[in-house]
Amino acid sequence: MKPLGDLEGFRLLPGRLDRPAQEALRDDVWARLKAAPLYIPRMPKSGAPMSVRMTNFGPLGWVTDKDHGYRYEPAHPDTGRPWPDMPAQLLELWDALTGYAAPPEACLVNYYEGGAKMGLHVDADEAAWDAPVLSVSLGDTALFRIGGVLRSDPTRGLRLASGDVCLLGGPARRAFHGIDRILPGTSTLLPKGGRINLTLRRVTVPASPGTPA
Ligand code: MD3
Ligand code: FE
Repeated sequence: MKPLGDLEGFRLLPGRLDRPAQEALRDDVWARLKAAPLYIPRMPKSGAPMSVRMTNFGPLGWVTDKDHGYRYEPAHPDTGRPWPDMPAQLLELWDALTGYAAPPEACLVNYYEGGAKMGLHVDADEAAWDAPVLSVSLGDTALFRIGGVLRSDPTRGLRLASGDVCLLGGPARRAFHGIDRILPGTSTLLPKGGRINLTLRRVTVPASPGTPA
């Protein structure tokens, strides 16, 4: 697709994962939810619940709660145990598509059911600003919205369907974005419907080669 206005660095790869690959990834995610259950994240200060349920895979996970706000943590807030490892397919996808010299540290799992949505926001909790974000959509189609680096910039909507992969690098990495809603009944991948989004992020700045430990 053409670049989104000034949004250089946004790449949508429609259908990058075929149905068997989506099924394999779905099963890998499912298996890990036993050890790292989906939980309801809470907004900083107000403690208001988000409508999306979340968990994470990998060494670091993005979490939020009333008292401590947005941050990355090495363990699940409810179980206190380390996050499960990342599905191998996701690490392979990161290597194949990003060209980034270090592996991702966080795989945030967002689970949308019913009227779940995500307001316009910028992903700003990562020190590794130069690293792209890679997102994989599974299940029902989402109405995704992306704007520019200012909240007041014009936005445009597009659909993210099951198997679509999104790469956000360069200026797009700092763009406002969100999920307006999910279109029910648009996929048969998840038995009870809904949508899973997996986002891979580098959080810490990798050590430069040659830097003494
Ligand atoms: C554009 N997730 O977890 S994924 C998030 O579908 C998040 O669950 C949405 O926004 C979801 O923070 C959108 C696509 C995406 C991910 C990261 C981005 C778009 C992005 C970072 C910068 C700009
Ligand atoms: Fe985001």
